[in-house]
Amino acid sequence: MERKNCLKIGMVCYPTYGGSGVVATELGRYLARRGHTVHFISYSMPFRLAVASEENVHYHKVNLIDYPVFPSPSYTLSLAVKIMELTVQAELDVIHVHYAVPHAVSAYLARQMLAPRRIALVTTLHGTDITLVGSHPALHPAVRFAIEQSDAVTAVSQWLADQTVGQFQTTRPIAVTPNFVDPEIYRCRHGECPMRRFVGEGEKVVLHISNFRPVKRVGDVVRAFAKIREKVKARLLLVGDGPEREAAEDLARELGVLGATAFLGRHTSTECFYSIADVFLLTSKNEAFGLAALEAMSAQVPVVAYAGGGIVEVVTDGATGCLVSFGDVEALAARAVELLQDGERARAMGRSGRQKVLDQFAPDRIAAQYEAVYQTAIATALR
Ligand code: GMT
Repeated sequence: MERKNCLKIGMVCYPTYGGSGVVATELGRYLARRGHTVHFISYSMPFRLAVASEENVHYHKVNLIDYPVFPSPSYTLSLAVKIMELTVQAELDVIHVHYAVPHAVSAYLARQMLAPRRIALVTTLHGTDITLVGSHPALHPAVRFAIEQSDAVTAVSQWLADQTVGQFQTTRPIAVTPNFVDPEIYRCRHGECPMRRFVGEGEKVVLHISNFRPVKRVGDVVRAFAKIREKVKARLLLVGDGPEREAAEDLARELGVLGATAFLGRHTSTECFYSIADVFLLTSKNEAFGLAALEAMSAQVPVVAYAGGGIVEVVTDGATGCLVSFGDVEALAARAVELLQDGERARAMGRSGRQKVLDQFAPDRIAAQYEAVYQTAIATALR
């Protein structure tokens, strides 16, 4: 990339396990490789980042202050101050916030404090910032305001863009910039994975990876697996952790499949698990995109999921996986059993899934879309 097109980007994200942080981190790393300078801003180091060894990548910690009269430290304010200071110090061209709450509000406040200097603000909506937490009456007006004040807004699926307009009556155009995945990392490794030790001889592997929040409905994964086990010798691998983990374990015990289920906890890299999976189950309600489904497709694993939210933009029913009506555990299990019993069909779906990733969700393609969004935002901010 020509030097004059290289930007200094402030990337605001959550550092913890979760899709929005992963997308922000990976995007920042790709943009840095394309010649941009990327400054990550968060309250701790994003878990996928290794600043020390990556060129053009910096990390800035937001300092939180605790004060006895505050109910909790004010992250929104501290973040606004950090964005403001860094914009001046690093001469940023654009601030890109991932997840509207409260990042878009902090960025707006920073911009106001910087006036008359203008800085371009880009807000990427990821999911529950719109469908759950952002639409709570206690936050809704602030989130709507911050979206409207952004110089450019993106959403990870058309479904999420439509939800945003429906729930917030926003007028700012929303560009759809899907999640992406590195096909070199998420690829079929033909079972080379130390996690193999959790799988018995001749057992098929059913995989689920999530943050175990209620929206993921991990209970439905366990229920479907109990039905799958009636027909196929299989093992359920559950990767991740979160509020519903214990309930999932109790349910597995109750349904008599605890012995066939492995709770593997959180892992920084998940590519290994896909390489030993025969089918990936996703049971979320209102999933804005479903990054894990994309990773599975990239690794040639067919996805069986509820048809809803942005999932239908990711998984092509009958081609890269199977979609069933929301809540229909019976159908979920039936489709998974068909794939587990028909290896040829499952492998064909896996190949189609990977092709879809290569055609539509490759990193360079999506990074280029974000670069175009930055240029729009800069032009708008300077107007
Ligand atoms: O909304 C969340 O659960 C948080 C967020 C995250 O940080 O994990 O996930 C959302 O963003 C991901 C990355 O864009 C999407 O792939 C997920 O579909 C989306 N989650 C939901 O919509 C539930």
